[in-house]
Amino acid sequence: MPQHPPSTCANPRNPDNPSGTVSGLNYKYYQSIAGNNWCDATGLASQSTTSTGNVANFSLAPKQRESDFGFEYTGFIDIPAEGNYTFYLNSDDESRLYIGIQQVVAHAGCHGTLPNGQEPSGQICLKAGKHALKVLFSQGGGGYGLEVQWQGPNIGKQTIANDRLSRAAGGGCTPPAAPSLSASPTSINAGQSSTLSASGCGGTVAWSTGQTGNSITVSPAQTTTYTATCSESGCVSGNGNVTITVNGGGGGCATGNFNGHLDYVDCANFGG
Ligand SMILES: [Ca+2]
Repeated sequence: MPQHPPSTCANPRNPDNPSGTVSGLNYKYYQSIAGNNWCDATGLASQSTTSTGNVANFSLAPKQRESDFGFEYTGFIDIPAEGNYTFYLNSDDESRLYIGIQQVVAHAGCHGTLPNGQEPSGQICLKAGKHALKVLFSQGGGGYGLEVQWQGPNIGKQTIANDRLSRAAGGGCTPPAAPSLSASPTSINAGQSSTLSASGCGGTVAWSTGQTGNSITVSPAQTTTYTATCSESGCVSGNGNVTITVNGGGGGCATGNFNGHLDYVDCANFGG
């Protein structure tokens, strides 16, 4: 008789075991969601993607802004041995994890992240092999973050290592290089403006200000670092960055949290 390992849990899911996978996850990046409700990541599916590509793990790095964005990550998780696996999500704002079409765990709604040990979790019985995996994530305002962990037979609770993740080949793309950013001038007085330029991008440059194009004009009130990505054929680069230094003086320097009264402020010397 052939020897099989004993089943350690009921109705284990059969693996999908796709052929032709490569490392990483495919992602779809969104800047719109059904009903403009960023507290329900299931509303991403009906929307058009802003970009697609691939990442080594559940990374938010391809985001093009800090608020009102979402990701769908798809790929496969390599299960080393049959048994019960627990998946944990900790996110700001919502996240959901699916194996095949089954939702295993959700950190539903808009909220901050939770202390270690208080994350929502869900369990699923899996046979060894590669199982289809999907994670949805949506961020409204404020802080953001996403952590996906697992625990299984002989695997302590931990983030899922890159080499456990794979994706369908050809569904993703190779991100272009980050654009090279420059500013002219790099140092201004408050109230003046500077022209930011990007080079080395064959596609669309998207700035942290929300603007697009190879060149934009900015008038920061205080020293500011600007970032920009390059998007080519739906694949988004990492961030390039450039800093504009704003000198004191010239008016317009008194911003921030000071609520008292000053008779005279020399902005060149007053540092908060
Ligand atoms: Ca948030």
